[in-house]
Amino acid sequence: MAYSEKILSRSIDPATHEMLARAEELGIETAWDRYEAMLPQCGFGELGVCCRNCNMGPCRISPFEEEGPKKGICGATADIIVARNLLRMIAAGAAAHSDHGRDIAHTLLLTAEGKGGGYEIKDEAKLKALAAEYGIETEGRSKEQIALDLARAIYAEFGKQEGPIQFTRRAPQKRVARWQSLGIDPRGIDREIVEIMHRTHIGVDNDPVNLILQGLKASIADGWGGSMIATELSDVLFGTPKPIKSEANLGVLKEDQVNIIVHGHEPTLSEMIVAAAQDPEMLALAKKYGAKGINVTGMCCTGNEVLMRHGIPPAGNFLQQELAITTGAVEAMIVDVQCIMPALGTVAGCFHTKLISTSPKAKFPGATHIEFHEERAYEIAKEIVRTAVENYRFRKPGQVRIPKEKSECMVGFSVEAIVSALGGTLNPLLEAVKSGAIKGIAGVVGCNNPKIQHDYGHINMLKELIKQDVLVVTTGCNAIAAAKAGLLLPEAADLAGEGLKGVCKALGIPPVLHMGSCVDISRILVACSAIANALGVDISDLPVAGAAPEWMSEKAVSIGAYVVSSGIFTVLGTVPPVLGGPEVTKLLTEGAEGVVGAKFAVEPDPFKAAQLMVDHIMEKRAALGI
Ligand code: BF8
Ligand code: SF4
Repeated sequence: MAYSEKILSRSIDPATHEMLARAEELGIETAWDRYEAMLPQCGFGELGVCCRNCNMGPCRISPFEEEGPKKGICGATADIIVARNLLRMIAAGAAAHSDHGRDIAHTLLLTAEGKGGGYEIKDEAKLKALAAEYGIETEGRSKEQIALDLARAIYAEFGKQEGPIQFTRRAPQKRVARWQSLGIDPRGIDREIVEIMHRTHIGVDNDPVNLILQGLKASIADGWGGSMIATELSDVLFGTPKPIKSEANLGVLKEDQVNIIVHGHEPTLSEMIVAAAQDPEMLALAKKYGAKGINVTGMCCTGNEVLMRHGIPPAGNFLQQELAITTGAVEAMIVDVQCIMPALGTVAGCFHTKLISTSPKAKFPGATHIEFHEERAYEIAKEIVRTAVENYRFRKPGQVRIPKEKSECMVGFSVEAIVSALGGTLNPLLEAVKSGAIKGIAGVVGCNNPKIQHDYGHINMLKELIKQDVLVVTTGCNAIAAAKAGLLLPEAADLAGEGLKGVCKALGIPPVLHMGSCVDISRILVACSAIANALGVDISDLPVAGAAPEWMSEKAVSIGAYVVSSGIFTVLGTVPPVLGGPEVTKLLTEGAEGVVGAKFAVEPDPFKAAQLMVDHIMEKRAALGI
């Protein structure tokens, strides 16, 4: 089918084109329509120079040389305002990831106490390894006893007054020493976030450099704290991911089955939904209503969580959430927290779809709220699945339009799985990097954003990197884009340069490795640490680079900050709201190099961005003498 210029310009994904056309036909508004209606976006906001941190304001700094105010009413300069605003983004992002980590710690605690409504400890080896890191006795103790001590110790990381956060000690010694000398080795996770809110209150910290350092500190508490806790404890509870095959894109929805989409971030609920959907009672109920089965699919990061542990196929990434409902084939979209558009209730209202919110922290217009409590997890999951199944009879077959597109993928490359694919040690990877077969490693992650053609930034950057023999690790919505484009298959190695292709073929791995959800960027940090330690260098010495070609969320700002703080050069595909502060911009894109050994670059063109990453990798190789 031929689509309009407008539709083609919005995405590179054919399934998305089809549903955008369908949405247009039905008069359903999407994020792209709302984005276009928003143009031109506020110039002060884009530059980061508006402030409403007190009620003398709002204030905005004029970007024009001659005219307009150059200071807020309190006297804050553009740089002060930009730095404060950026810090508050980091605080929100770090809070989102870390609160997710806290919820998983809570689930582990309940499970250890025998109060978890259906959870069990699936990875005992990891539990013991983590216990050892925390100095918790494991000899002759039950896994529940160990888990109880571990959950309590990890719970305490959030409210600690003095550091260190234990997992930060996984970083190479040189890195930790650098953080310490800069005063950015984080204390308790909550404490660093609270301190951002304090410092950015009117009349507190008004030194842009001092502010940014606190932003980095809180971001480290996210990456090496809250996010890493989320990852590690999810592995303990739900199992450490291993390579598994699945399929991705809207074509995974099924015409003759009850379709449930789990959307959001935390695996606690989605794991239980997956289990409840296999319950014979639920399957019998589905049959009763004339459905052939119950098809659970994923969206965004909770989609990644159940994809890598159960092979549950993702229906799409961030910008496809409204389109999934537009298929008319979704009985229930079940949401918890983060990246869930408040617009979903309106779209669901055009169909029989039930939007079911579950977290006491996140309610949505037009949603049915069935509150999730870990103590009764399985029971509630069954109630939610039952609601979806009972909704099947209200589906209007004439309204159903499911795109055919779906691609196969191989996912689940945790660090443990990568090491095992390499035969038990990282050495083959190190040898391939040293020999130049693999030039380096890139972490490509992050969201979608209607400012960039959907998936265009992701896919072109990935293709360009692998073509130039850079092995890619991916998480989040980039990972789903990669899955849809077929890049998570060993056969995709045919698109790679000769060196990388050879390595992938020999090991039977894809050139783009799926490492999980966004909190699983912590896995990338662990991998970088292991490689740096094996070479006896700091992370900032490695031929590695990071990128978020289509980022939009505040979580992505925190991620960018901790990745750079960890010593990894990072390219952003959309412009962060900092350009109104020349001193802050210079610090992030130049000065940071001398402080943390890495900096940011902004490059919307994915080909040019990939080249910046390759150039950086080649410089690091030269410095290492390889
Ligand atoms: O945490 S990549 S749009 S889903 S924020 Fe959100 Fe961005 Fe997707 Fe996952 Ni991450
Ligand atoms: Fe204006 Fe300063 Fe108040 Fe911000 S803190 S709104 S710049 S007076």
